[in-house]
Amino acid sequence: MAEKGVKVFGMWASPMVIRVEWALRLKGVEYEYVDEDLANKSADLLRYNPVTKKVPVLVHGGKPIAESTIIVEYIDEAWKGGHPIMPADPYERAQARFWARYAEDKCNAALYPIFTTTGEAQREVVREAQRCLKTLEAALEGRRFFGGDAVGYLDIVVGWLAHWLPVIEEVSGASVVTDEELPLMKAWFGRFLAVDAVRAALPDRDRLLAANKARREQLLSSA
Ligand SMILES: N[C@@H](CCC(=O)N[C@@H](CS)C(=O)NCC(=O)O)C(=O)O
Repeated sequence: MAEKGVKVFGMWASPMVIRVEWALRLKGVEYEYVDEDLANKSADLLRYNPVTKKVPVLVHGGKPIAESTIIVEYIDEAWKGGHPIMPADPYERAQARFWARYAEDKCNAALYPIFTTTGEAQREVVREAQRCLKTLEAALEGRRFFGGDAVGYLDIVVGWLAHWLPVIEEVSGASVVTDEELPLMKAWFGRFLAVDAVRAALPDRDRLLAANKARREQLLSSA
């Protein structure tokens, strides 16, 4: 049974929505999940997030919160017990937020064109994405997880890479996170995906693969 009044509006293939599900699962909070058709958004979604009209939206006790990273921080504050998500130390918290911003602003922008390019253009995009991820990888130095010994805020924010990136690599024929180029990141992929709360929320790989294949074909044919 979902805890009274905890609802997530999402879309099954979204790498942003899963952050919210991971945070709730790590806290042991049960929730009701509503899958949206983003081409035909529900009246509830538009009412709860009239500004950006995007998922995820968390509704807690009737009150909506939007933006995945803000929702993850909210969950940590609203359910203080259980698995801690944000680092306890203010400096560590600032560092986690810094790297999360870097990953969102720089790495996601560097990764996206892999999907829409081929040949030499794609190889250059891959090199740039690897440079970006290499910089991010430094935050893993000497740690099992970005959060230290356990999954934390930054793991949740960049965790989508572990499940989505291999799918994007397969669909686009590119190789980004390899043992040679990004060994710490590659090893972390395995450790992160082995965490029960993480694994339990993952979308089916074959379904994700089919959806991404169709999307790439559509993007390449309209380029
Ligand atoms: N910065 C937002 C991004 C959310 C986002 O881009 N959501 C996508 C799905 S992954 C969406 O709702 N797209 C529908 C639209 O743009 O209308 C977050 O982290 O929550």
